[in-house]
Amino acid sequence: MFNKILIANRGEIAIRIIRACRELGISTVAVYSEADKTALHAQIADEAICIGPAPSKDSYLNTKALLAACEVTGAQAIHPGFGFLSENSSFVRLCDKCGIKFIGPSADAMDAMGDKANAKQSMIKAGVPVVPGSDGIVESYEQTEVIAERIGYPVMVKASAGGGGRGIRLAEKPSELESAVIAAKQEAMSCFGNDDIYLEKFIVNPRHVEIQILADEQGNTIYLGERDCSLQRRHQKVLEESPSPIMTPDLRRRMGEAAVRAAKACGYANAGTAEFLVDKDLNFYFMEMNARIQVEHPVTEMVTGIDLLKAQINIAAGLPLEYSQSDIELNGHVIECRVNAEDPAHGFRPCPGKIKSIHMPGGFGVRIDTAVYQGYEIPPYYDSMIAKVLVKGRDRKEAIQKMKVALGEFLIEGITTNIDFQLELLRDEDVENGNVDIEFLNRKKFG
Ligand code: MV4
Repeated sequence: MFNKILIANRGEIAIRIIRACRELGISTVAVYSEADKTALHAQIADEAICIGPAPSKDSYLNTKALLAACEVTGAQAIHPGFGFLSENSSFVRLCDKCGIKFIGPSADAMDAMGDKANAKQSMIKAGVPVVPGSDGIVESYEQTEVIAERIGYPVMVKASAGGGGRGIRLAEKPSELESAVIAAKQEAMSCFGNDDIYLEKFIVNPRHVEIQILADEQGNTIYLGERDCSLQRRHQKVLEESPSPIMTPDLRRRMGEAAVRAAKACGYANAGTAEFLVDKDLNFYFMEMNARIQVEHPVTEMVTGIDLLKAQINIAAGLPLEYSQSDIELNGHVIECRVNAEDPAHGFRPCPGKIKSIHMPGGFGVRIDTAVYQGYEIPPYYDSMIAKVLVKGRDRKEAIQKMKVALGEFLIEGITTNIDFQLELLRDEDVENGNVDIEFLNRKKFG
């Protein structure tokens, strides 16, 4: 086991990683930017090192500074958290070269899933259901037209190097295809430096359901149920829950087994998430593998009772999984609401600033993951999520009621947050009935 781990992240996930390390008896090294001198993670870690100026590219993305910090502190491993360098295979290779263990999947596994058109072909081979579409990348515009006709409109044009919603365009009819292709290619080139595209049938009004997996370096892979993340706005998740309101034991088993096949097909080890779209008829389609611990991982921790951060560290240290598939039991209903420093009344614009006072909810079945405190000034340089509120009820109804009570108790003075927006969402009849899809927040007018 490692003696010391460096945490290449900030905010609530850095705190979460520090706590897991402490439980395992591992010392922690925090890194922080000049804007994060007063940040909680820099204060509670065993050691803290400033790695550069406020902009992420000069600090949390500064690979040389991070590896130098490992060198001077003697940290043997890096936990990347999410965002920043968490899915950067070049960084993983750099860590490998320096003899630092990256706590996550191998660079090769990341690359196998990183190229989407390629990954889709491997998924088909592995028997994982994917959305019908082109066989790999489409080479010419003439070919694009032919394939779109064959698939049938509406079609989606997707960047092969894409993910998380960038480089994606919809063409509802043939007359929209050319501009969709041009726009997708342009966005792909500027975001990823590669404008390869592929085509897919557009799935109408799907839900976003993802399967958490754990895989050890001995080849054991298990699934830990699902999270329904359909309530999202511009690819930012707002509320997540498990179980999914549409889930059945049979669908869960089939999706779970597909997620495991996906992981095995690319030699995946550590924690990962297989993202699926699920249509009205409960057909499911693999979208992508998120090669990191995710923001919403506590939802799965609370329904399974399994500590995913400790599992990640144990796996990275070469230990076999402590659980087999038959050990995984799902209990109760868990909801997570993301609390952001943003203003829903003004297009959800970020609202950084100083927290004058704060009261956080608590009680039976309530969990708060946060890195803010009274007097803390939220810097403007990073994302606006300041807390995750999670509740567990015996069933969905109890969880919703508990979340309403928890959010109602949450008081933050000094900054604007989306807490009232979240409460309004929980009072919505369609949300109450679990009757939502990925376009729900775009359609509905709140506030
Ligand atoms: C789709 C789709 C409908 N049909 N593909 C967007 C991000 C990327 N992960 C996949 N995305 C989508 N791909 C087909 N063939 C709809 C989306 C989509 C979406 C997916 C998951 C969560 C939120 C979404 C929001 C808009 C579009």
